[in-house]
Amino acid sequence: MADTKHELDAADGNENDAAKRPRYDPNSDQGNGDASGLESPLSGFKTTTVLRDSAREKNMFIHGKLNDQEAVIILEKTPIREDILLELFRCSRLNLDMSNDIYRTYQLQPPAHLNEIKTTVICPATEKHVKKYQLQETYLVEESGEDYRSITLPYIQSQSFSVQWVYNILDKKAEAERIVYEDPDQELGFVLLPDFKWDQKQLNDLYLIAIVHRRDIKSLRDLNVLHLPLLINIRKKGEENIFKRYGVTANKLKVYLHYQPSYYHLHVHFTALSYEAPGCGVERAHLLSDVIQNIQLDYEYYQSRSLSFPLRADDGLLSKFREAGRL
Ligand code: M7G
Repeated sequence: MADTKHELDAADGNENDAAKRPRYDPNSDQGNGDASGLESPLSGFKTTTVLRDSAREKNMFIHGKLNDQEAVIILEKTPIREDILLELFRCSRLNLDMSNDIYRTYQLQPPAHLNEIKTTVICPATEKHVKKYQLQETYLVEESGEDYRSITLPYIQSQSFSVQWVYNILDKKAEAERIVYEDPDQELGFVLLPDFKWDQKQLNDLYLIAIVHRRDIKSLRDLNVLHLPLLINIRKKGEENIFKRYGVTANKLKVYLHYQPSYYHLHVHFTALSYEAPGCGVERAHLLSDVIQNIQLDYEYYQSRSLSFPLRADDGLLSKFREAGRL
């Protein structure tokens, strides 16, 4: 399996040495590598608010300021892997919490490298990023083809997230070393790589995305009969190459598109079948195989039929639907 280095490595060490150490530049190549010896890039982070946290999912979404810029940090404890058990039991310290008959509970203190927290940093973060991660009430909207053209399309053209990170991947300016497979054909081709939600350390939460080379397809809504060869190609070669790299067969994968997506450049999600990935519910995920068959039955299926999706209470698109009397 691919050996990924953490994007931002916090450095160990004495605070008094901080001034002597070179400062970390998040835009330098070291952002993808080992930053040990450098001051932690997050040492200046000041929390404004915890946007969301979950004891069950063991994650926390934090809004704050990093070097005077708005930032969102996502901290997430990763699953325990079978391949580290030997070292975990041999090399950890055990502190007894309680003992009763045959029952004992401990606090186990593993060596630092077995105790990592996956950390995602978005900086500078826009207001839209902050909202995306805030816990909010959601409402289901039913969007007709006409609603899409008169309400949604003008809204997303004025408001959506930048897709610069997508172009960086397609142009090999970022994450080039993480690419699992590429079909370079500009009409039918795509880049397959690990989603940044997956740390690639275990297969139970396998998560890859296929990003198409074409830059003119915003979402599911744009797909029609002309795109069938592209969709069929993504499904076939995506599944084949996930099997080649990870040994996971097609019948152990969920392959789907989000509607609405966050990023309006066509991409397909490939996740482990048993993994309840965020956004894989029926209100947002559309299986690629259903999409292909729907278009085969009706060439303009996604232009003509209503699609439902959830919108957060503070989403501007929800206000647009309200203003248009569609809620
Ligand atoms: P989406 O359906 O547009 O939005 O999927 P969602 O984030 O609401 O699901 C975009 C997918 O791209 C998500 O699964 C993200 O985790 C993933 N993603 C987002 N960014 C900014 C990056 C990135 O920079 N690199 C990679 N590899 N994946 C990303």
